[in-house]
Amino acid sequence: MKKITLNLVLSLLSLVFATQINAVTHDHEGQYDMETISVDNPWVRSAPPNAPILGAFMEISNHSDGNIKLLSANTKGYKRLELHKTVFQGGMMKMIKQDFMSIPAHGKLTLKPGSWHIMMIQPKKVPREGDSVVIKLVFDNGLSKTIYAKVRKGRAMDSKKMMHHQH
Ligand SMILES: [Cu+2]
Repeated sequence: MKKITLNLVLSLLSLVFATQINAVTHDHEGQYDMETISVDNPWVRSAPPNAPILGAFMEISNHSDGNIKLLSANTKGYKRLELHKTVFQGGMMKMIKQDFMSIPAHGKLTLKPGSWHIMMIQPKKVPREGDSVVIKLVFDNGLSKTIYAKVRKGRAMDSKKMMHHQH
């Protein structure tokens, strides 16, 4: 009888212990993730229902002591996502596919129209204004981050800037 009770106590203790370790690990991962990379103001520029591509924009901050690379972005419902940079080349605006985006140590990379962006190619269904697009960002330090980008109109300033460059 005594032995059974002891065993029970021991297994309960180990259960509590295991749960605590688990909780600590989770907490630590969460904190580590928040301290290393943060993403602000993620958004997707609204587009007509037949648009073949959509642009996603955001600010990615690196709070760590080392440089970090964004390697890829993934989401469901698109043929693929690519990392792009718009450059002014030979009198034209061109989008150039990039292998990665660098976020310097204690620095920030701003993805915005006419510059760095995530290109979402061939949507099965173009999201509407106000919708949220779930995008998973994968970094070279083993971290990944899931963000929710709101679909909204580009600012008039962005379109003007684009027009200015195009003409
Ligand atoms: Cu692009």
